[in-house]
Amino acid sequence: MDPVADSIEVIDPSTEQVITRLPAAGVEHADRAVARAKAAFATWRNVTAGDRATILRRVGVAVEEQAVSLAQLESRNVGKPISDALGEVGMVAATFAYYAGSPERLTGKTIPVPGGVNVTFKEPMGVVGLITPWNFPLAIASWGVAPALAAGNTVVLKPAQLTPLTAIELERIALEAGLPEGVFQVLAGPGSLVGERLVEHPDVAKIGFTGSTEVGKRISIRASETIKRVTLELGGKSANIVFADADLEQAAAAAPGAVFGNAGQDCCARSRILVERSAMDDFLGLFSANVAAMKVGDPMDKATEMGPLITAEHRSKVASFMDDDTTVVARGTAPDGPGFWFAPTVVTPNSPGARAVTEEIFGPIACVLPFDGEEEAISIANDTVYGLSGSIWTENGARALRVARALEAGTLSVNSNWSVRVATPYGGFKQSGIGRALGPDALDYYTELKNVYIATG
Ligand code: TAP
Repeated sequence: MDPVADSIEVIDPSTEQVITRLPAAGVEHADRAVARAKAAFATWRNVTAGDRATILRRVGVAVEEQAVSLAQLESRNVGKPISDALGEVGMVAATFAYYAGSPERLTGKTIPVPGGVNVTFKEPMGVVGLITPWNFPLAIASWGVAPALAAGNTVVLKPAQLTPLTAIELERIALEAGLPEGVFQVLAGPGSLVGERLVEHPDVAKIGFTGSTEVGKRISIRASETIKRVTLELGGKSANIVFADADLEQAAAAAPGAVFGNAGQDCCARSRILVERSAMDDFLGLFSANVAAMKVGDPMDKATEMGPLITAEHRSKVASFMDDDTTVVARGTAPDGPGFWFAPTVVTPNSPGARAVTEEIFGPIACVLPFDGEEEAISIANDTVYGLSGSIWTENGARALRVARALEAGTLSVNSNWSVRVATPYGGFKQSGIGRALGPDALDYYTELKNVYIATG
């Protein structure tokens, strides 16, 4: 057996040092995990709602108690600033606490009909396969694991090979919190083996996938062979729309976080900044100064605002967007190697078809574009295959709502760069996905609706 092919080398992207090596799971491991999950479903679905709630609550408390070590691990493995990692781990604890409140509230409806009454139930689906990306490993895992378990399903989670460490910790925490064996398993292995097997496996009832639109399309096709339920949280090319009547200082202060957060490796990154032409010079001056002042460096330093990119290959891909079709108008700083560093960069396009305008960059490059009036802003913002996120900056409340309604995106914010919260639905229009994570609606994507007619004579 080739030891390299059968192991995963986990790297710290800020130092390029190996953190650890793990055995890589393959197709047989996936089959065994699904069989265990199927057996566990027979009992887990009958655990009382109250007991399921208690265990989920305990998982949330344990995550909170171990927040510092989990955040340090996440920060080291992804290269994200420790302050961001702590915030994300806090959200993970809150996600388990939120869905701990749902097993006892998963009620159906009573619908009187001629001759009787209909009763609806939200039934668990069975074995859920979750496939997650490397950018927010623990947070995104929790968005699937917590509602899926709350609804009575069992889960096999395949984290990204690049960043599997915190998901493995979550499995340990869940077992220690009293989750029965087999109810939640983590399998670190390649997407081409473990991921594909979960998608095609006849005993997996549902796939919750978060990742690229390209892989999402493939999963959609493969899952259709067994009519599997699929939720897809995919890529984005979101717009940050700044009207001339906005508080420009506030908009320019928030813009770096909106596009350079997680080094731009964020599906929600507002990577197209649309600025009303009359405010362009003022906004660009303020924004450029803020970009230049960004602290890029050691992820473990509490003052750090941006860390490295995830791999050298990814850095090359990001750098390829700085081509002849773009002009650099502002640039921050970044350390020299080792580490996969890339300075936060602001560009303007030299042509409307520039790749920096049309494609998801997934790195710290912001593309600034002018617009004239509301209609053009909406038209540019919607001119993309994606529809995940976006922001609107204006002091005119009616305009804010008008534009928000016209944008083809699932998760928007007004006068803020943040719209992802545990209690509210999150997901995309168009090629940004199918279904919603978080909030009360996520449970609908982990349950089957059953209707029972009772004749009353
Ligand atoms: P992908 O390359 O799509 O990988 C995501 C996951 O899918 C990984 O675990 C990967 O496994 C697995 N995978 C790869 N090929 C597969 C296949 N054929 N069948 C089944 N699973 C397979 O994405 P990424 O590079 O990790 O993440 C970046 C992308 O995710 C961006 O486009 C970003 O916008 C998107 N994203 C979206 C969201 C939401 S919520 N909309 C959130 C975060 C990220 P391995 O890589 O381990 O082999």
